Amino acid sequence: MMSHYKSNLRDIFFNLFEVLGRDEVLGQGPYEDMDHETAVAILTEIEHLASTKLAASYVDGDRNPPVYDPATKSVVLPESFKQSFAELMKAGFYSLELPAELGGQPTPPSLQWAANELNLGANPALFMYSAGPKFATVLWYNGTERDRRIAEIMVERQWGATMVLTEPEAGSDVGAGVTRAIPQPDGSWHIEGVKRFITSGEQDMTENIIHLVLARPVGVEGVGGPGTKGLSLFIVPKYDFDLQTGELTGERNGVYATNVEKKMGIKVSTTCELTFGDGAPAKGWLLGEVHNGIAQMFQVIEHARMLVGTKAIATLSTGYLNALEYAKTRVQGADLAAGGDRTAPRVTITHHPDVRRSLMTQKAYAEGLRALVLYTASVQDRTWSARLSGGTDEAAERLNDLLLPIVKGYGSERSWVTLGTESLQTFGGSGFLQDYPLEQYVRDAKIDTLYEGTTAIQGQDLFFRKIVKDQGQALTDLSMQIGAWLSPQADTVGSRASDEDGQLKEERDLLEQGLEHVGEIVSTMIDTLESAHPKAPEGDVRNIYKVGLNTTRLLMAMGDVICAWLLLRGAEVALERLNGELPPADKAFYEGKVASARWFARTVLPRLAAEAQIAEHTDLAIMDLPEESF
Ligand code: ST9
Ligand code: FAD
Repeated sequence: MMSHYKSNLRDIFFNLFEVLGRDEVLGQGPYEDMDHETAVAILTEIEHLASTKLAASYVDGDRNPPVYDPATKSVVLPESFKQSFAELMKAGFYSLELPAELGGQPTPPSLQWAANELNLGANPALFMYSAGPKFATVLWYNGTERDRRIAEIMVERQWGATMVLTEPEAGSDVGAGVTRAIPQPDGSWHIEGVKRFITSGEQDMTENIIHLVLARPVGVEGVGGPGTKGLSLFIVPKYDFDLQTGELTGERNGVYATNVEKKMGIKVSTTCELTFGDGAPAKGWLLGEVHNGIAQMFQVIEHARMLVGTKAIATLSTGYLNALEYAKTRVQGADLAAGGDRTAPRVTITHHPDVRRSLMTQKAYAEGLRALVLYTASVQDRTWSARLSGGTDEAAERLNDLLLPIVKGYGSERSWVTLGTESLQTFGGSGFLQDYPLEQYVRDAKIDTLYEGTTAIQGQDLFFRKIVKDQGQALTDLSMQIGAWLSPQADTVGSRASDEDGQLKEERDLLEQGLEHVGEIVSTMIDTLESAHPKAPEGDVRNIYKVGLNTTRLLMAMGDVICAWLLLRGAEVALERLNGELPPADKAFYEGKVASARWFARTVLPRLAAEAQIAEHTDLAIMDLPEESF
């Protein structure tokens, strides 16, 4: 059977080894056993598994989604999907994401995310069901002896796991959650409340599920106050188990899936209403025996935001490659240059300028976004290396924090829009049919702009937390990296390596201007924010709305500039390679890299001037408008 999944391992290798220089970390220090050859072999093996056994159940999982039985409050997943799951867990590649103490194989994050792209592109829901061992690391890093033992058991027995924040009245506003945690004499807690939209909340593929639940402790002095800071994180198993051996005791804990949602996409991923403590108590333990729930949960969220961004771009990449294959064979119409000659031969649609525009737009975004993910992962290489040697790399932590909302927010928006308006469109009416994977891709990728914090939340996180609260440190660092690459004299990391003959001169100028426009947007927003301070001369607190009207704009503009920069860095490397003798396939690949970077710079960056102007002229008109006039 033909696989729906078309990977781009060549471009992944290009980013990892030719642009981002990941050989700097492989095969040394903590990654001694993970050298270049091993990394290539592992990615090749994962790519094979992903495009065959994992991709095999992608369509069936959509057409025959899990069946929920309200009588037993359980679900049955399709057999084909279970087989893929068994293959994924048997392959054991999750060990790449685990610390050595949990049986992991130390692997730099850049390699982990390259691998994750392949899995997420082939069968995203499958990969999310398999995250139990990775979830165990949160217990390992934050836990008591007891929690660490649970973490070991979760890995040994390959249990499932969930992150449980959302409630009917607490979505973006997690701090509005009312689920309660009541302390018990034996040191455990009973959870009471209803959570909704919980991914993988019920399934019949693993022996047990560990739910990581945010709830508000009651009756304990000094904790459980309002908002997110009053939430604590509890470890709540589906089935009770022996804390030493991990054996199930046979007792069902009082947490049940009381509904499974019917939805637009990722249908095989169960999205559950979970009811805690309605009847039998839902027993849990306080993670680390400290009340620090939101900060602990954000360790999970940060990882999951990177994962969702990577899922989105992985889908765009396979969407583009499917569209490209179709376009190469679909014959329709005559060449535009045939000048209306009715007898002119019909050509494949790749001959039409508008189809070329569309294909190159898809290629440029798919490759730009991949570069964004892997660049961010390479920043995580720095944070991991520092931590593994007992220190911290504060600059890298800040930069990673700055990049995460861009990977998640910008990555998912650009991917979803491009999949729908370009990749599916390339197929004409056929794109609308279930004969091709595009209609499922579009449905499955929409969720990426929604969960793990909507795009609005990512934009606010970027501006208020990652720029203002950070006092612009990470933003300055990033701007300096881009500036260093733009400056011909620079010789710092990431600086331009060649281009002496100025083949990318126009694109560099465009990048420089784009960077300036982003700077203008940020300055406008900072000035406006200051003018909203009650103590500012003529300060008007309502000016904060003008900031809020531009946070998503800034998110998207920054994403455009960073992707352009990374694509141009790639183009520079490609141009260098093109100076030498190359086999035809490599020549075509590198020429494609130069072309997509140029296309992105020339068609995307000029729009930033307009964005800066729009930001500057923002007023309060739509905030003043009565709701009735909308
Ligand atoms: C969901 C799941 O949607 C979707 C798919 C799941 C798939 C699962 C896949 C598997 C994942 C595997 C994971 C493995 C784990 C690996 C871990 C490795 C170790 N960064 O601004 P404040 C914290 S789930 C870090 O006042 P508000 C911070 O502690 C549902 N921390 O917020 C802060 O205190 P401080 C997803 C952050 O106004 C505190 O929060 N739902 C960040 O009280 C309070 O901050 C959402 O994402 C950050 N960026 O609350 C909700 N931000 O300032 C979206 C905050 O002292 N809503 N903290 O440091 C939001 O994010 C809101 O902005 C809000 C607002 C809730 C934070
Ligand atoms: P709302 O918060 O009501 O938002 C509605 C609209 O208002 C959005 O456009 C939003 O951007 C906007 N908005 C809201 N507040 C603001 C604001 N302050 N400023 C500007 N705009 C704002 N949750 C979990 O805990 N665990 C899971 O595993 C999980 N999996 C999910 C799986 C699926 C399929 C779905 C659909 C959701 C899942 N969620 C999960 C929940 C998900 O994280 C939330 O749906 C999401 O955070 C948004 O919350 P909401 O749906 O309540 O929307």
